[in-house]
Amino acid sequence: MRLDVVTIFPDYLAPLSLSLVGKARQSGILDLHVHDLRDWTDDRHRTVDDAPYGGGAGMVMAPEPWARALSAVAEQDPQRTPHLLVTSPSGQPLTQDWAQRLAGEPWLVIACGRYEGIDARVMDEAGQSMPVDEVSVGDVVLAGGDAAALVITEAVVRLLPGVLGNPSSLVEESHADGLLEYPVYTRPARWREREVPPVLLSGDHARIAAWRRRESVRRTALRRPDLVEASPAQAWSSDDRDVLAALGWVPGPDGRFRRPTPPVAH
Ligand code: JFT
Repeated sequence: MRLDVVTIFPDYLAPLSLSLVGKARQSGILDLHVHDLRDWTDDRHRTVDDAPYGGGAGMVMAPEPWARALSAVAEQDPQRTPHLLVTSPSGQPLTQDWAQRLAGEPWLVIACGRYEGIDARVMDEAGQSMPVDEVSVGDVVLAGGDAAALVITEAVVRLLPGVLGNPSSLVEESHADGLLEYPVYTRPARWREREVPPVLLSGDHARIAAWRRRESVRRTALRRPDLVEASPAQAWSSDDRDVLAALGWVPGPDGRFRRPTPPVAH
């Protein structure tokens, strides 16, 4: 996969040389290019921002440097068209499904804005020559799009074939089946008076798998009831149903689990 990132803080993307993403680059699985938006300015101060039309606080990223940058990057390989991802607090939330689809694309460009955002005409115009999506990394307020680009990159790159040694960890993990992870432990078996759950030392792989599944279901019900409510009826085994029932969950008419609403006190 080719990935281009355009930002006014190229140094912010330095971690993309480390760890899993850095290794994917070194092995040739990922061809990553980070660009400084200011290379496409033409004034002495390399200005990228201006006051918002209509007034209000803060500054807006001017369209011309962005249009030049995106054209220049797209022209680096005239045989192909990149998919442009514009990080935005108003974008579609990144999900594991979306990351999976992005991992199947040959060329992504991530535009990282700052300030109050990028002049909206940039996305309109880019959409005439390439697929464009605005993406948010969730309902939390960031200072700009650079941290979001790091998140998107790591989520996508770890899914590229050959990046993870053991692809079974791809299906086993959080959100792949709509459940949270079970808790994990390593040595020592007793640490500061705290014991590892004895079943994990038993060597009985069937009992261990059943215990882990119960812990996943329990954790999900306690921490992410929205995930339990979203799971279809067929997702739950008879053991899962026992765990949910013990926590007060009941199957609705469609087989999905709901927590009964407590009766109003008089
Ligand atoms: C944030 C972003 C957020 C968030 C791009 C650009 C400026 C800062 C900002 C925050 C709130 C309102 C501007 C960005 C993101 C998220 C992406 C920008 N900001 N106005 N991505 N994912 N959850 N917040 Cl450009």
